[in-house]
Amino acid sequence: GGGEHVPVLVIGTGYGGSVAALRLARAGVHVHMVEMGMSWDTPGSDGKIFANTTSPDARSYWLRTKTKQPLSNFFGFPIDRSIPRYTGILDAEDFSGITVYQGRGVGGGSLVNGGMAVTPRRENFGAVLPTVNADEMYSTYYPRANAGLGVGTVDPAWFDSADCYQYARVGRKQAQRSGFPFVFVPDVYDWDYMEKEAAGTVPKSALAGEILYGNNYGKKSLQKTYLAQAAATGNVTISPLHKVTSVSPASAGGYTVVIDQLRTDGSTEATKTVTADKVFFAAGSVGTSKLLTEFKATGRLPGLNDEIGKGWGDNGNVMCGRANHLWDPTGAVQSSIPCGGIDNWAAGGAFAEVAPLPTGIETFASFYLSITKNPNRAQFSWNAATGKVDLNWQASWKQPSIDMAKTIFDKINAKEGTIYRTDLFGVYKIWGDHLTYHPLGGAVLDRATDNYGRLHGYSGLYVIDGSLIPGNTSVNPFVTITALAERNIEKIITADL
Ligand code: FAE
Repeated sequence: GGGEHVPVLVIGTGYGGSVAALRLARAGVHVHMVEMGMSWDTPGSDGKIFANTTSPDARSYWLRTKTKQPLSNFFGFPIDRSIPRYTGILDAEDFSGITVYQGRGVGGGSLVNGGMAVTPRRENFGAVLPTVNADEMYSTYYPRANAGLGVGTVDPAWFDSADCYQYARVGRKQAQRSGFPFVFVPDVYDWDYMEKEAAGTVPKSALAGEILYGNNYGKKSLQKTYLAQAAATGNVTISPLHKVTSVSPASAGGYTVVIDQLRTDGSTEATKTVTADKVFFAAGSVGTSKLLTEFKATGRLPGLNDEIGKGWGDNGNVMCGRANHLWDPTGAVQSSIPCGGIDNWAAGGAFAEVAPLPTGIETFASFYLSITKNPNRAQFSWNAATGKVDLNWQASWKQPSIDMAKTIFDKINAKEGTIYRTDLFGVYKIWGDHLTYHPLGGAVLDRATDNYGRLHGYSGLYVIDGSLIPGNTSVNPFVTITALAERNIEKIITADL
């Protein structure tokens, strides 16, 4: 097609994009959202929208012919399997030194993530977003984000008795025996629904091991929260399976946006051009950084500044498992939704989620995802030879994260007389240090943009996603991404419309 004009175009339907769409739509603006992934509203041949973690299929991965599970091995054996190439839900995007996991579809990362909805401790906020007024964030925007996302915490009494949290109780006991604070971690999962799953009165999702490839019930993804409210305004249009490939100034003002409509095998069915007065980049840290880096280097947006592509971090993600004694079983049925963590941030630079291993069998394993204060930052750059954007993260840059995670787990192992599992990430490999679930940065607030996400060099272009945050949030990131988006869009609606 050609030449459609829209007042606001939002690239991506994750947290940042959904906040922008809802608030702009409520202000009376018509918003067109463009999403490269699928809409995830139609059941497959098994009657379910999303595939189960234990039986990945075409729906599970974004354009891969083999699964790339974060835990690649079990008892040392590789567990990845062949699948049909399809525009599935989880993208394991490979750069030279790191694999970055991301959600693909309407709802972005909210489709695939664990729903852990953590507000950073106030004393850590200055290091997370140094140019943002913390008083405003903690009085207004974090509460607004938590309410909009539907955040809640497990009932501690139920936690103490539920079979599906045996693994988390073992995690708590061992943390406390080594002198570490164990904290409950809030989540957007519907906790009442999970109690009904345990009681056997509703179809199971968290208790059926659903995670990574979508949750069929119980999890309040953005489709059920921000995007549902945005749709209710009647002012929001979403185009799934549409991928933005170009943004450049239009001769008559505004921006020309080129969009590829994708088939489910990833090929291009049609190329469309739209003109937009304002464009919000909400394609996620990697998506937005890739677009802006390419557009700056190839002359489509040459006036972007030299901060584009910089300040990218992995939120210090590193995983590990521990082998418990036979008197510390962690449970055959484990809720896929984590609900607790070990906070050693101040002393050791690590906050460790006590994570499930929902295999359906007793493994006597404890599994953890640590978020650490890793200081390393990478940069995106345009590679003219390949026509792709590279990221210069080095595999060895995970070592500080391992050292910080060891401040927790070496101590627990010593106290318990236990050892690390060496069979989960390869043969004799202790650390899952090859990936991140939490990409952050690449178009950092107050550097690539002004202090509210307005891109330097171009009026009417905004960044409103995780790429604004310079590499680390000290906890899981989506509440901070949402709260920052709430702050920025309020200013933009007041000042720029
Ligand atoms: P994001 O949610 O990634 O949305 C970006 C959207 O833009 C995606 O839907 C893309 O498909 C789309 N897009 C990209 N490029 C284009 C393009 N060119 N054209 C059109 N559309 C495009 O961005 N965080 C937590 O706080 N708690 C957790 O428990 C947690 N668990 C996680 C588990 C997994 C397996 C993963 C992958 C992530 C997890 N995260 C978690 C991270 C969290 O999901 C992530 O920080 C946010 O989703 C990022 O939000 P953004 O709005 O930046």
